[in-house]
Amino acid sequence: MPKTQFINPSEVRKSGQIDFQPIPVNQYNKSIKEEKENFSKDEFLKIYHDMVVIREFETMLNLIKTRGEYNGIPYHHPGPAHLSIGQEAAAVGMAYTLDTEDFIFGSHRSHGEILAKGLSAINKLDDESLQKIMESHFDGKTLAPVKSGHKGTTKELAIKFLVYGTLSEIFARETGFNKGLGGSMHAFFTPFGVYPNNAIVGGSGDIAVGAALFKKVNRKKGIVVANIGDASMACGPVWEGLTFATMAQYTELWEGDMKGGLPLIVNIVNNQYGMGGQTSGETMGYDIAARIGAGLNANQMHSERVDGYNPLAVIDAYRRKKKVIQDKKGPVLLDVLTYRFSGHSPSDASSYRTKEEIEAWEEQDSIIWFGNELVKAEIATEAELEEIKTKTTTIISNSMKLAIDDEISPHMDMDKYPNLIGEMMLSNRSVEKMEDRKPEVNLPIEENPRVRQISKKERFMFDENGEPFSKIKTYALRDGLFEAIIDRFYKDPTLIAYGEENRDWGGAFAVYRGLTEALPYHRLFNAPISEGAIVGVAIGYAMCGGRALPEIMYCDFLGRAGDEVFNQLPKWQAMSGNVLKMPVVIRVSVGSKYGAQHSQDWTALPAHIPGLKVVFPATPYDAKGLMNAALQGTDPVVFFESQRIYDIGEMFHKEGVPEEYYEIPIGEPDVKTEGKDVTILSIGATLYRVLEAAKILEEKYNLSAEIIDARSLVPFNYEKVIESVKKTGRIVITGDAPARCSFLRDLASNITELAFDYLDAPPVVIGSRNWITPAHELEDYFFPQPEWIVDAIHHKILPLENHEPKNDFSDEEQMDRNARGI
Ligand SMILES: Cc1ncc(C[n+]2csc(CCOP(=O)(O)OP(=O)(O)O)c2C)c(N)n1
Ligand SMILES: [Mg+2]
Repeated sequence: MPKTQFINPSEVRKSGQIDFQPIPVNQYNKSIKEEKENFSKDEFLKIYHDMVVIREFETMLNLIKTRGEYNGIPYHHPGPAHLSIGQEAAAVGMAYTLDTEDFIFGSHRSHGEILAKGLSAINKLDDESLQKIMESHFDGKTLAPVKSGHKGTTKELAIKFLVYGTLSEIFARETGFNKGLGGSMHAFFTPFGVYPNNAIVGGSGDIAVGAALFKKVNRKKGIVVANIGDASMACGPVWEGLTFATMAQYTELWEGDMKGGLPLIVNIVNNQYGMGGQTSGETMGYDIAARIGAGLNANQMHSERVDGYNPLAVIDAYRRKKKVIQDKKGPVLLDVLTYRFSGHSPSDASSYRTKEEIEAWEEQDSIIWFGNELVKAEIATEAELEEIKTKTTTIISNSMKLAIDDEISPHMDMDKYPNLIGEMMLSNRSVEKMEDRKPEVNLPIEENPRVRQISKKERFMFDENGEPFSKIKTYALRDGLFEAIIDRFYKDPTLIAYGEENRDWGGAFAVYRGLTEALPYHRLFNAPISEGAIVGVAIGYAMCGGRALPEIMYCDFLGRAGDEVFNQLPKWQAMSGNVLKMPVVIRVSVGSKYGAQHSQDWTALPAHIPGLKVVFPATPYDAKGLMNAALQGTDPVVFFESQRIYDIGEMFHKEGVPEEYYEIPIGEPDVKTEGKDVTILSIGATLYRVLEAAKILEEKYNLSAEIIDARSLVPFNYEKVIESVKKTGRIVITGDAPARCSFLRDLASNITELAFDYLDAPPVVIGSRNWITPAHELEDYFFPQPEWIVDAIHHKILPLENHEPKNDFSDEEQMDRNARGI
């Protein structure tokens, strides 16, 4: 809590009550006739047109999935197609008022939203901009098939481009909007303001908040719409996203023009079902989803239910709510009521609902109703509506023909380029700043109290007699992290850092002491206890072009951000066809002393997931150099730090930790001390226990150990390790993660394969036990100890003369532990 806000007991203990405002439900009641003064004929017809395009597009997919053909053209599409037939008015109403620089995010069922927003953007962009967008996307590869033979206007061409780009993406063609790597559930096209759609239910719930934050912090035009299903309101990331989006600090603490709410509309596409579960009456208790807004902040998120069967009701709501956002009073929650005639997926037998119910909604079909109303109000003739339908069918048919043609729309050529997708996983760029403008800071860096304090510290931990300086005088690992981070804040204007206790507390482990003085609120702030949203927001922020440095206070809390770390952060660079970059560095602190749920080394988890870089420095020199590299990059980095060694000084790099900027390339292990008899490869803070083991080996057994610090897990260059093994013929691999399925095991298996001929014995892995982490008093029985390393060498590699091991590293013990699963 910031000191500026005094919590007065006499105030907060007073009795009273909370009064809620009424939440409007379907209050729009204008007839089409009445709306004639607000919409031109063209505008009415455009609304009708856009709904028809979505209907025909989805009908085409439905027929392909259920009958294997559309308009006599056969095709087999093995992938997903979650259709939104019935929901067109909700999508078109949502998109109609949005400008190109307004962004939408969506779900697995977002074809309709892609088309609606794309059509809205096409309508608003001038021809020149449209040409540029179409020609520059993948060097015109998506445009070429529709451009050939096109006669008509640029806008007409752009509609074909939109339909074809989306469809080719769904059919996994290289000409698709995302090179076919996103597919039906993830397709998007950013130049039209269509941002990623998400196959994980509720996945957009926090990512979209990050996009809104990007717009606010970087003063970008436009708002962000998070289209999410009614059932997704049960998901943690959605709730966490709402919590993050409604934090009071935006209006209470953020300064100057930053004061005010996020430009976000949470748009619940309420089709009243989550697969077969009825959200109202069965799987949720909200009854009317708009009620949710009431619990989130005092203005109830300006929540409303809107009749999503009437496009004009949705447009009316968006006009009013955009104004709320312009007045900096967002975010807004809309409950847009709709219904899908189509099944959850085309194979859905609708066993969970009656035929009568579907028919009742079909009877009120918004497209038919809207068309009839246009005719009744003498806005359009039947013939005009018919013409729209015919033209649309032609466009959809032609797009389909093009998209299924293997010559015109090939899949990626994996025969010719077998590593193509692999190469798209990471962008490996070196970018100092994501935008070129002056970073907002509170004071010149040299006036920062922490910077001044650090300048007096000893950057190498020993004096000329080899004696260590006092702790207070020693430049520590946390200082290395701080230097890299503050330096980047003064270089990259988009950089933001946040997490739990990041601001006034100075970071849970004092890495950020001094940053509060340096930065305004909007660049460094406290997040709610929402680890999912902490990561998810960073993803959305990075997707829009910013760089983010979120923090997870303890490694053990990574599980809370599981979907974001495993499914979102690593995947979007490749799933976007490399349209997006992901410059996100997640600082993750690995604990000790705090028992089973605060002391786990989970480095193996992100290392297992393709698309993440993973580092774990153990020295101040490496911490600064690796943090610099991570923050200079454009890839997601999970940056592990150990709480055991935040205050350790630099004992390897004799020149001390440089004051100036330098990078340590991610992926390069480092030989910390040379030796000839045994290699010990260490990950993270075990390095210092390895040093002790090396001392015992040297002093008692006259063996010299070569100590290698892995520094990074992904990527990992084996060269130095193999070189070392060639010399020593023996290797021990150690780290604090539970040994089973750890990265230590992965290293051992690769080293066995790569250096088999040079090894006297198989690599020995010494991780922690496969138990709960016990209390600090018992930790030495759990985490690798120097004696374990000596004992293991004795048992498994090289019997040591007169050595009496205390720990059992025999094969029998190993067999037994595995057999018992411990
Ligand atoms: C995390 C997660 N859980 C379950 C699923 C499987 N699933 C896909 S769609 C869906 C229902 C989603 O309902 P809603 O959010 O209302 O969207 P709708 O399908 O109605 O558009 C489920 C359970 C999933 N994709 N992701
Ligand atoms: Mg639903």
